[in-house]
Amino acid sequence: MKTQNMNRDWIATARTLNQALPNLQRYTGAIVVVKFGGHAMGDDAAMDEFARDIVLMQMVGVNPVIVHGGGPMINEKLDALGIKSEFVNGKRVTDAATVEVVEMVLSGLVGKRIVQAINRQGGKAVGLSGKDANLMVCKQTNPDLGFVGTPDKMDASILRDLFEKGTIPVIAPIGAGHNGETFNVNGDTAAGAIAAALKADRLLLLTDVEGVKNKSGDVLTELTSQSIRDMIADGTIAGGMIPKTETALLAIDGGVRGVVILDGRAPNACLLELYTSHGAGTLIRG
Ligand code: X2W
Repeated sequence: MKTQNMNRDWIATARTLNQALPNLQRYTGAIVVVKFGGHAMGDDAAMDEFARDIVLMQMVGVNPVIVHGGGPMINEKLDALGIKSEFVNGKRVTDAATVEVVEMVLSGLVGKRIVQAINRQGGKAVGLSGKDANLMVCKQTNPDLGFVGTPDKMDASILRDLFEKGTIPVIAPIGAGHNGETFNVNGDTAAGAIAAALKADRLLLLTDVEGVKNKSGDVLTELTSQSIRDMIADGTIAGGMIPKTETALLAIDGGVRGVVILDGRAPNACLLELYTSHGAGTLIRG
């Protein structure tokens, strides 16, 4: 006969679930786009934990969309092939040989690793890139950068079809050109454009910093678009945080309700943000 041994952890788990109800209800039916940057991806255990968070979100009624990066993985493959890469304002100068490697690494290796991790946790994920179903058609950003694209024409209807079937889209930031070219798109830029095309409720930019900091180095929990513009102008926001906050501004101008910049290496970062009153990182709203 089994005896009842009420361990404190179980009581705490049940209580956590009970208290999460109002927050779980808040996001029922919501579209949440998660940008999963290469620097935020950890080892297989961390990947499994991320996948579990995503599957849980979907089980409680969220429509999650993953847009991934993979900059460090592209660097590794280019190095192994003896192809040098150069960055201008955070964008990789992408010649014809480089764009082939970028597409292979993002659509092939990184995307499928995430798809497989989600499916192993009981979800149903499919890998796509901006080329599939004309999701993200791009124009050239600047001839000096080669095959780097800026999203020009979005068609998110394939994503809505997938939501209806309970499928989780995992999207590589590769764009189709109007003339059959393949474009390499910055992962944050792609995530912002996809979130705007879906008028998403939340865009979570998972990165390797805790959020937007003030001059004294404290993470700010909530900011308006205007305060972001002021902080870029006075130099408080600098370096790699500039493209992230600019993506956030574009997404909000495009109809996204809120953008959160948060540390994807923190355990259960997505759940902490959506389902606790504490939240995580910096929330930016219009
Ligand atoms: C990026 C695409 C991958 C990316 C690149 O080639 O590295 C451009 O720079 P993370 O991990 O999010 O940085 N594209 C144009 O954005 O990856």
